[in-house]
Amino acid sequence: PGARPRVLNVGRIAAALLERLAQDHDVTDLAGERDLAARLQCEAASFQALVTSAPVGVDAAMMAALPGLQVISSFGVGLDRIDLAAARGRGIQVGYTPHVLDDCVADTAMGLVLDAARGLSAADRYVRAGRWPGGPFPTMRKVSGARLGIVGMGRIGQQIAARAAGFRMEVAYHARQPVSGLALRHEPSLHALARWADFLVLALPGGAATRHIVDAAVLDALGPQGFLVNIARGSVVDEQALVEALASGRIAGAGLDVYEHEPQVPARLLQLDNVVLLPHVGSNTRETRAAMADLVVRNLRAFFEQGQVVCRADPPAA
Ligand code: 8YV
Repeated sequence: PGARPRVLNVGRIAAALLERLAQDHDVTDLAGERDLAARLQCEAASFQALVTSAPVGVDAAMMAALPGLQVISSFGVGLDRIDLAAARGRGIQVGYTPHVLDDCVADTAMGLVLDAARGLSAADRYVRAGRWPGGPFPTMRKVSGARLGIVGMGRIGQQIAARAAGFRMEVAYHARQPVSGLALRHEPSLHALARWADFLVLALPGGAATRHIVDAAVLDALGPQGFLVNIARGSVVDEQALVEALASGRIAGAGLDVYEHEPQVPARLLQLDNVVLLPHVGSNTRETRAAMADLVVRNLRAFFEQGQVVCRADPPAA
């Protein structure tokens, strides 16, 4: 048998996954290291594979610093931090973990809808702070039967719509193109969807093409009775505008799993009771994380055995 492939990890992934990778590969863990070229020096050319996680960037410079690189295996579905065009230009295949996290991310979206509207986290704080004997918790917004606008109608958006049916919600969506064969109303204008919706849930990819598509004008269209939920990427929302809208009551509330500068959360949000703040945990269950880890391993194994990762990410068509 030939030498075991050399794998460099730069992602934030569990120790158990690194151990599994080490069964078939020669693994070097440099998670958190900024200057790979300086750290690796003449060793850099010996790595055939790079493992990363969705929030950790792999740009053209990193690929150039690893001239022997043939494959990237990313722990996550989001590809906004990986330069797919540069990878294609260098003949590097990119594997990622779609499908297996759809349930949990959609579950998290519904959790944030319920929490933002009914104030579940705020009510918990209320009880813990001993405020109940002083008077009842404020009366909140009903979810069942309300209007849900979904932005982005990929695998995760469709799972959110399926869950919303159980809440007898009216669902419409905005996406660049209507999804064929889907019996849901497509709304070509994001503003119009925001005006119509009681809840606007973001489930679209991040990256340059969608940066700040939810801006002050969209938030004003959502209005003082409307709620925003983001389980996608912080980059799709103008976070400053969102903070202003929440603080001034120009929208009713929000539920956020993602932020523009993770793990930093704007200090003003911590003071507000009309926003639910999660630390990017959409896919974070034992079941889903195990399935994602399996796919990271299978993508690498399939590449080295058959020359093809199982789930391949390609650059978007120009
Ligand atoms: C992360 C995610 O992968 O899949 C994605 O795109 O953002 C998450 O599932 C996870 O947080 C690990 O960093």
